Amino acid sequence: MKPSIYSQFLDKKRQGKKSFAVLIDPDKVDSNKIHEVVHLAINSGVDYFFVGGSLVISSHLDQCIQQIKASCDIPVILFPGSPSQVSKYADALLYLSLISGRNPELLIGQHVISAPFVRNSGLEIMPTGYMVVDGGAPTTVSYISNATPIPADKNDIAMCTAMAGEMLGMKLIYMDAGSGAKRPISEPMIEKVARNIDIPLIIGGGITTPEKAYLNCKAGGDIIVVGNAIEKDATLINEISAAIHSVPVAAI
Ligand code: 1GP
Repeated sequence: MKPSIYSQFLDKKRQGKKSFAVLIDPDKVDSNKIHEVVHLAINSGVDYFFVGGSLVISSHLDQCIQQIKASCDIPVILFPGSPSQVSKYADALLYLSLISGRNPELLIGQHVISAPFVRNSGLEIMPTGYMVVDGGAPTTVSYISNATPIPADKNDIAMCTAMAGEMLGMKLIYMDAGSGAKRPISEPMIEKVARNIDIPLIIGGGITTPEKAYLNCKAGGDIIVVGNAIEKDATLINEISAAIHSVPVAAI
């Protein structure tokens, strides 16, 4: 039996290996773009695809995932903006609770409504403490979630939020400056959070260069997510993947 994706996350973390997740927003890609991205991802050693978006207006979520699955073995993990973004064709689901906000709907309300549906999907469910950090501009996620992001310089708030998430039983922490953020999350904030939790740490939002991806890993990020920059220039996949996988393995 294949090990669960979460156990892969844990193994890699134990070994100090960093991972690269390419984010695909079904609203923003057509079949040709998916083909191009998948081809580059296979050749660059991309570890995961995250699929989802804050809105997902289009109805081709299933189709998008089926196309990826038909062309490669890279695991597809749903990163849903709403409970309707569940597809049985994916491998796993980031079961997000917006722990940086105070909107009960996104902490627990929508989960209650969609629980039977999510359970019946057969997907591997990964409870994820989702933390939105101010990225310098209102992003779709902050508007839709109607929740104030953590201020970019409040490293202690980020640390305490992540610690609380872990103690509440979250299996992952995802720190996100929001898609297309002007300012990605700072390394000191990532470092502060990483030093105080034991579960894998996902970082995303506004990462556009291999250098930034590398520094985020050095600061303690375990999985780096890039979406927008790749939508604009898919060839970045190769350089960013090389940077992330060149981080010296520091087993813990
Ligand atoms: C957004 O973390 C993701 O939720 C990725 O952000 O699209 O800016 O890379 P970008």
